[in-house]
Amino acid sequence: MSDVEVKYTGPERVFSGVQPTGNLTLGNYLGAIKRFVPLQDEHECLYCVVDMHAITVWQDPAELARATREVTAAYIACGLDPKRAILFNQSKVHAHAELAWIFNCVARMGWMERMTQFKEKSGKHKERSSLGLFAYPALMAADILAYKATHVPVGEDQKQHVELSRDIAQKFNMDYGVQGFFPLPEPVIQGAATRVMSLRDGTKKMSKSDPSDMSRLNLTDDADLIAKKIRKAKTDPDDLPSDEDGLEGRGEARNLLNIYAALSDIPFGDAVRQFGGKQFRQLKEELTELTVAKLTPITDETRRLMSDTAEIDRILNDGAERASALAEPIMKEIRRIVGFV
Ligand code: AQP
Repeated sequence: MSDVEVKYTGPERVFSGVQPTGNLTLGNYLGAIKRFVPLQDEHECLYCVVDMHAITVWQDPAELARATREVTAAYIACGLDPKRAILFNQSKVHAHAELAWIFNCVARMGWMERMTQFKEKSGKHKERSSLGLFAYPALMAADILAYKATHVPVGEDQKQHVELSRDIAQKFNMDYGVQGFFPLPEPVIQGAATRVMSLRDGTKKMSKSDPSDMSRLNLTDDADLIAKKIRKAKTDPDDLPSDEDGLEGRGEARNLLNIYAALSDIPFGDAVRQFGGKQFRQLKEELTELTVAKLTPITDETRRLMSDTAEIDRILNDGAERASALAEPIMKEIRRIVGFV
């Protein structure tokens, strides 16, 4: 499919989301939330806690509710302002489910079968996965397009899903003869740490649902735990190289330097040069100090906000009302285009 015929002329709008599926990791922070913050100064932004995505794999209901509030608190603790950006949870705005069904009928089975996340999460037991896990990218397309969002800040792992949202938007526009109705959303993937890797395996993504807690840094970890996890992070026997070529095949070294660069807001090459010829021990000590300094204020503020869940619920309700007000006129047009009376 070519992009040429599509002329979307509406305003720029940002949408992204995080699943309330456990403790937020440093990967979620560096790959997504940290980058959400400056965008709120330049664009209309919607940041969603995607609880409907979360239940594509089993979630304990009480834990889901707790994690939904905790992600909201973490959003605010990381610097999102609920007065400027719209913060809400997905299940409160019905447009997501309604448009997802329409997109289930637009998207093709073959497109979904190619999605790496489905293959990874379903593993060898595809037939025992939920239908929701398979259809996940159609719901994600609905999340974005219910607001005609044009920009989607995500980590590298979600790039394929945003690209699928573009395909769905384009097919809808073509099938219904409404060129330019939906924008083709752009993934926004920038910065040093768009893919933070596991501390135990430099070839695997750092993830909330990794069975080993030692594989990740959680936004709830205290200073002692951060120090322990970084001290025990996997390394190799050599000293650190002085240039990026020397990192070839050294995933763990690359990852720790990447995290250091992203947390200190310096280019990756500068971090490589800073530690060139030094031992891992030195990098680990400085990384621990930096991580504690950056994460502790977020952890403390998240905990403080979580002590008033009524206020978090008020913020989510307010956000959901504002999000619904944006989505409803778009949904009205969609129902008319599809032929729903
Ligand atoms: N390791 C990572 N590096 C960079 N970015 C990451 N993101 C997640 N992990 C990393 C980005 O965080 C945003 C929210 O992710 P999500 O909660 O929707 O789910 P995910 O991508 O599946 O992340 P997890 O931690 O691996 O969750 P589980 O274990 O529940 O599946 C996204 O923008 C993502 O790119």
